[in-house]
Amino acid sequence: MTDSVVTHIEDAIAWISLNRPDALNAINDDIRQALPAAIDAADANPEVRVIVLRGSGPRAFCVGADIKEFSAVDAPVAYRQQRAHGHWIAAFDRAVKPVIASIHGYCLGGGLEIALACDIRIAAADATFGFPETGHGIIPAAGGTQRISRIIGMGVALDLILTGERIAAQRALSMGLVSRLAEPDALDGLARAMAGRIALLPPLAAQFAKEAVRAGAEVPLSVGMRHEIDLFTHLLNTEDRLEAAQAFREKRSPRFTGR
Ligand code: CO8
Repeated sequence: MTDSVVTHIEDAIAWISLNRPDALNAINDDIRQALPAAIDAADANPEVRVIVLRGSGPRAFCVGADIKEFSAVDAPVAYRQQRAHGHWIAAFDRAVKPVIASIHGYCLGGGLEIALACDIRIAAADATFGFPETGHGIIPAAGGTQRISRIIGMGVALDLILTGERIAAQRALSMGLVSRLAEPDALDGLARAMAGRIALLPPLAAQFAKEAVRAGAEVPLSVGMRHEIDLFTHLLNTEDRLEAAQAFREKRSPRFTGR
């Protein structure tokens, strides 16, 4: 059996691929287990500085939950399980390293929720986004209703969630759902260039920058600013900060160690 999630590490970048191309990378039980495990493993691997998540095959990043697995559910049991063990999508909130979603083709439902859980979203010009959940009698519930309004604002978020309409990449760019577009055959190159650039940064600065922004979205401004100054203060005494200044003075490239 082929793995439903595949990780390939190269030049400090962990490329994690959802790998069910025949089902347009629909999220089945395998993926629900293997994806958080792959994110946790890449986050813990000292060789890795940045994670890129993408979909295998030419047609989709991910079309959401595997509809062929939909069946009656014992709701109280499912609810209790989730309260006890946490949601699989929480792996993205645990990760300290930057995660880029590199999106081509369909990015629907739970697939869009995965993308929203990443730190940066970039897309191919052929990508299509949408939340079809309400049409299935449910709502996005892997953080989707919460994250999307924080990222693009409540009005546009409700438009997408309530209409269930699919939107094209250009519109996703204009509403801030993704931050960059590339031609489909240039998407991997863009992901590599962005991840490569982040991988060259002092790792703690990249990780603390991510933490400051993400944690700040959950608290009042004054609390976020206190957290920001705490993180900043920790960075003042890192070897990498001193190395950056030294390299600037000596007009050479810095050598960062992560300390
Ligand atoms: N699940 C399983 N298989 C899928 C899915 C899916 N979500 N989407 C597509 N596939 C499969 C198709 O069945 C087909 O397989 P096969 O060839 O074996 O029949 C193959 O992928 C190709 O798909 P199509 O032939 O349909 O390709 P089209 O180009 O005609 O259409 C679409 C592509 C538009 C993406 C279409 O397939 C579609 O609308 N898919 C469904 C999208 C969707 O509604 N996703 C679910 C969203 S809901 C969600 O993610 C949150 C659910 C929370 C679950 C909680 C449960 C308790």
